[in-house]
Amino acid sequence: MTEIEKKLPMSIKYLTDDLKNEFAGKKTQNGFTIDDVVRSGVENSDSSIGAYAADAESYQLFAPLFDKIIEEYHGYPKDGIHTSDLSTDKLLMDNLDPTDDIINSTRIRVGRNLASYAFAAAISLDDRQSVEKEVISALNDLTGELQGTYYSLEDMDEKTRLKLVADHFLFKKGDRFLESAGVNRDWPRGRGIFCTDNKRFLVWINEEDHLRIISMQNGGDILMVFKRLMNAINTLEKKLQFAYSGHLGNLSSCPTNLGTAMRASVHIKLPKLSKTPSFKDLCNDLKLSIRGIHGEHSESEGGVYDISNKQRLGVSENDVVYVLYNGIKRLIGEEAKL
Ligand code: ADP
Ligand code: CIR
Repeated sequence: MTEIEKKLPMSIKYLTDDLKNEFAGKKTQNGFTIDDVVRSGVENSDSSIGAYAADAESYQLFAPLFDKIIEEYHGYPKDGIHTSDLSTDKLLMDNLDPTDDIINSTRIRVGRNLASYAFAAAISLDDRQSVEKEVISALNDLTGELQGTYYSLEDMDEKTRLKLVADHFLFKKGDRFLESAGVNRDWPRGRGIFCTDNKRFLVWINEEDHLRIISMQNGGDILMVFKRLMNAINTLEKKLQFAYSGHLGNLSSCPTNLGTAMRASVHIKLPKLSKTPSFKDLCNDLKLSIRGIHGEHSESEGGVYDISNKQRLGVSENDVVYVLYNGIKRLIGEEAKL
């Protein structure tokens, strides 16, 4: 394979003429065709993946394409069975940065979609607003450390919105990748954020997935952040029916978020290590992704990076949090040696 071929979005690389013929005329119940699935990759040739699903059926109807993408991204076979482990009693984890010198903050999120609606790329305005209502109703029943308030994006003044985004609590309008996928339609209607007063528990409604359930706080106490999130998921699962399959786990708009749909990250200062030529390879070996500090497709500032687990499918929630914990422990050790 040449260098140029390697840089193609996966959706383009794997969509052979044979597959195009096989998929011709196929449409999911929400009207999604193969052209819709790969539109983001076609319009954005710098996409890494370039494919979005509009419903559970997209993953079935276009499985020969998604299987390849999923195998390359998650290292997960097409006959794999996904298992979940939301327990917290077996975990043994120290705070990796008890003096709060290196880790600025820890955030763990999962994506979820309601089983009875189209996902963001194909949902109608009416249905998006119904999702919003159903989710708010479930969230309003939460108690204790999860009790919070819902803020609709439609009612929010611009200054408040920008501050919440800058402080890493709120999502921005989807980027050009999501725009091409159709996720930004009717912006900002039907979207909003639920959060506790201390902003350690947050739920985004109708961003890339119907829900992004988030636990975060300053410092490096990964275990505390994880426990809060598991409590929230266990509670919400009793009230909402999420799209799930035995093979792909939790179903998400983007195939990178299947399975646990979990991204566990720290914002960490690695000023020396990040300048070494082996930084990217080391993170890759530790199964970690590197992002900038304002989220996906943003840059680092002042040697602070967003480091998170890459694989989300074929591993349990417990596995994911250990990948982050062990990886960060190693990175802190390497930084200290320099
Ligand atoms: P997602 O995590 O949902 O895939 P992004 O990568 O766009 O989406 O991140 C969403 C927001 O969360 C961004 O503002 C990002 O800076 C913030 N964020 C991610 N990880 C952390 C962290 N460990 N601490 C503080 N903020 C974080
Ligand atoms: C892309 O294909 O590059 C975008 N649609 C984002 C893909 C998901 N994120 C990622 O792999 N880090």
